[in-house]
Amino acid sequence: MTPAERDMERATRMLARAKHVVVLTGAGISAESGIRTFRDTMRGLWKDFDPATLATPEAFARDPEVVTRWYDHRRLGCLAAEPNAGHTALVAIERGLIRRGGRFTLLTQNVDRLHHRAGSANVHELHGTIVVWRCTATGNELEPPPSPFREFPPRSAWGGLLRPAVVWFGEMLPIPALDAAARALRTCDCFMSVGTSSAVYPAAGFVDLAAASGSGTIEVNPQETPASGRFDVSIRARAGAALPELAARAFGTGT
Ligand code: BV8
Repeated sequence: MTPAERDMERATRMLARAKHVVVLTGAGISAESGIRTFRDTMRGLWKDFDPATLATPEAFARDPEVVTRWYDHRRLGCLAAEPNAGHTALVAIERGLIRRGGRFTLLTQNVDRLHHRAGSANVHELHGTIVVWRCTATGNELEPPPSPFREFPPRSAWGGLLRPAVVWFGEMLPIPALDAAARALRTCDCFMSVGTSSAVYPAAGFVDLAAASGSGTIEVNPQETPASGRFDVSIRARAGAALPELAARAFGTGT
């Protein structure tokens, strides 16, 4: 048996025996839907910009036009994308667990809403969503149509600037999502991190919280990450390949 085969076997056993599975996803699970990952080198129009500096309240205050153009460009890309086999495999795992009386919690760092569109039911958006925008004057939120804003920065009917309803660096995560994550990480017996560089907190620390609760931990990523050594099993594969195989092996379900 190759080391990769052994890892798949171990991960399958952990999933097959689990009563409560928590999955954390990052931009990597949407890469096969054609959405560039967050730290991927920026191309074209945005090649001279650093995502980590654009995704901040300071950048929005300094240059709301550039920031809202970047987010609207990404928003339209997310709306045009479709969920891939990795997203649908997580739906199969969720439904397989519930069928046998288990529990499933999906914590995503992604802002593209592809998990919802794939059919995942118990999803918590740790970093908000790009498909909803918020009026900075009133806090009112709206879901703009799938066409580019006509002006940048866009303004709401209430007169304020519109910003994406995402969590920027330096901003607090939504309390309901944080609470759901804390509760799930205390009671899960299998934690799987998929498609994240494990570079952003507090999500990057979730593997440690899960392990502290006695949970088994699995990482799925084609690259090694700074957190790989903190997982019981690290599967070096694309989400679109590994997750359907894990769903089939552990729950006998197609994607
Ligand atoms: C907060 C906005 C209180 C929306 C994002 C503790 C220690 C150190 C620092 C901190 C800390 N606590 C807080 C901080 C500060 C900061 C932070 O973590 N900084 C980092 C840089 C050190 N955290 C915060 O500010 C958070 N707020 O904690 O509030 C506070 C505040 C200040 C100070 C203290 C406390 C807010 C974090 C949210 C920031 N907003 N996005 C947007 O524009 O998208 S985060 C951004 O990075 C993305 O949203 C993304 O969700 C997130 C993580 O990135 P990844 O998803 O991992 O994507 P990445 O490109 O990095 O990696 C993709 C991976 O996929 C790669 O590994 C690749 O190999 C893999 N991959 C590729 N293809 C595939 C694949 N995997 C599988 N299959 C494939 N096919």
